[in-house]
Amino acid sequence: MRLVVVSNRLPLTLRGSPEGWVGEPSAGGLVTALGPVIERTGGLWIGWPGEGPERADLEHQTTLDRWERESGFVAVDLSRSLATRFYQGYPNQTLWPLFHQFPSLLEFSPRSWEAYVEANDRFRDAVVDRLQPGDLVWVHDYHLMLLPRLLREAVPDVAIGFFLHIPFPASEVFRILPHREELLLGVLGADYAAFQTHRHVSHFRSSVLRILGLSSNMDRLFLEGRVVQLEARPIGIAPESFMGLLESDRAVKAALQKLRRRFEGRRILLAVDRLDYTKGIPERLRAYGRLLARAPHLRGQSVLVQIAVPSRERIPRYRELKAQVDRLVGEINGQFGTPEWTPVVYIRRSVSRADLVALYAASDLGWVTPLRDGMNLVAKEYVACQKDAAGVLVLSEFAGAAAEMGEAVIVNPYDEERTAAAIERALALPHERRRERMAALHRRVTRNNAFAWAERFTGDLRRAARSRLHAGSSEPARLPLGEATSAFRACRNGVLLLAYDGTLVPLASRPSEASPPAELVSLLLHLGAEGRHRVAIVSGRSRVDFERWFGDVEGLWLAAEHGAVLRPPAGHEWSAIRPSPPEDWREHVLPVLEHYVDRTPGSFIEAKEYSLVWHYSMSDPEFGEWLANELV
Ligand code: GDG
Repeated sequence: MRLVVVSNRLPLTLRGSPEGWVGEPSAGGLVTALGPVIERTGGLWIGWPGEGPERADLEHQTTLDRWERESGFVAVDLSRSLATRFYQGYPNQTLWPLFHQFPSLLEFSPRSWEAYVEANDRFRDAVVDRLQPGDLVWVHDYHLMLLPRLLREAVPDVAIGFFLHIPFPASEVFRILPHREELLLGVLGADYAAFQTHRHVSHFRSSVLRILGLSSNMDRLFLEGRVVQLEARPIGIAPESFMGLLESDRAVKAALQKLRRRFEGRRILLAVDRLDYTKGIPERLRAYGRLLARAPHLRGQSVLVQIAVPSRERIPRYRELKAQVDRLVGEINGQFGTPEWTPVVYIRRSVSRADLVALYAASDLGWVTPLRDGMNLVAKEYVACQKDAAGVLVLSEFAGAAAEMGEAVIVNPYDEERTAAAIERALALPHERRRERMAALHRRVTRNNAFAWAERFTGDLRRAARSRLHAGSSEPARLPLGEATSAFRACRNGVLLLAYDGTLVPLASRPSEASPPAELVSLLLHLGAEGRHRVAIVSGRSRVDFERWFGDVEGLWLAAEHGAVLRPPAGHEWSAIRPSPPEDWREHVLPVLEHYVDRTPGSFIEAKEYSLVWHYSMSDPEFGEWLANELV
């Protein structure tokens, strides 16, 4: 089976230079994790290649054609204007802040949503054009949440997986989103949707329940006669590509020596982030200021190396952050620095992989404290480069990585004072303790690597797609209308047993709201008068409701309260299956149900002759279901 990866960016970005169009490696976590997987397994990678030329350019096109032929990198054709409106719009100004729980930074415009839809359509076209039978399509991340459904509609049988790299927020936050329904339905076009942590899966399920009204089991959901499998599959890194460099790359060795010489006798605290407000850079700098204030012995004896790679610079919030970080670095260096010592070494650009690996290896402490992060690969890369060393990983409890990296020192980055105290303690840990923790982390990072991640994901996807194709769902399949009508026409002396709520009329929150429309009554009249078939309505409704709605419909059988009372067409007399049931059950049961009504806002009791019904469909769905189970 061929793997077709679809992500916003290709692993290479094509840039115009005086020498012509050149491919540069794209930045970011996804490429770091998936690049080596695709290299190993082959297949296609479909994505945006970076901003193209203003006018048609033969060399640009030739380069893209060569990429597709030689490396399987397929460029999605987005015009310059669409690419800008798309990338800087809905994904990064609406979804990114909201999914990272910064609702106040959310910006939305109908224009940006249109660009999102249009870009997802373009991605669909690019995929559909290249699909071969048996392909596994793996869609990545928040830029392409509509794509699984668009592909399902275009090619119903294709195996589609979706992975969200960023957090999925709590449903109370998610529901703020304009076009939230389309996004959920978009993702549910997949056979298999995976997230970084169990918490994100449970947030997703809860949004699907509250917003679409679809309930799910722990790991599966039924929709339109299909199963959608849900899972937590935390992403890993390719540790050898870091450890290999560390062991044998000359540039890394040279960089390591230089670092050790330059920072001799000082503890190196290292932070590596994209310059993004989710990464907690100002909070970290302030915590470092507090650390120096509370632990004078660390002055002159420690250094914070902060690498911040500029990103999304056209979005104003990112420019503001840049200015804020510049100011804070200046403040700390100004307050604590001496002619011999600069407390914060700030590098606001990307460093080479060799320099990065050397820094990871040389540092005494990896300071990874995002305010919110899907996973955070830097935490894992730091651990990979500390193979036989005794650095400490300080990790935010709000990074997905915290769910897997329990041996790290876990902190709340918003609590700057305690973070400073935790760092002070971490630096004071005896060598043996640091070594034990790091060794445990290292084993896990090497085992749960990017290859294992991709293998598990594609294995799960294959199974999920197979179960859709062969087993179907546990829901009964939808009756094809054509088959039903021709069977009905061919039938001479049939019995039609019709359910009522949800069949003859749509489900309503209150039973009293679901009265039959006039067309329905006249249709039933017609069927009854025709006399060709026996027609019955079988339902949990009371005979009072039925009598009111269908009392005059001739030739119709009515079975109310699930058959407890029955009215044949002739003579219009109701008869009960148990003519005189004991009545005392009611006085025992009613107070119990009333107790549940008191506890569950939005619920109510419907009293019928043979039953009492506690309705909770208008209450909070999760709470309602929880209490329903308790009641049972
Ligand atoms: C998203 C999610 C999730 C950084 N600076 C340099 C450099 N980097 C590399 C790191 C790392 C990558 O960039 C950053 O990955 P993160 O995981 O930390 O963050 P995002 O880019 O926000 O990624 C995230 C990830 O997707 C994967 O699912 O973990 O939660 O937000 O690989 O090494 N690389 C080089 N020089 C630098 O200066 N060479």
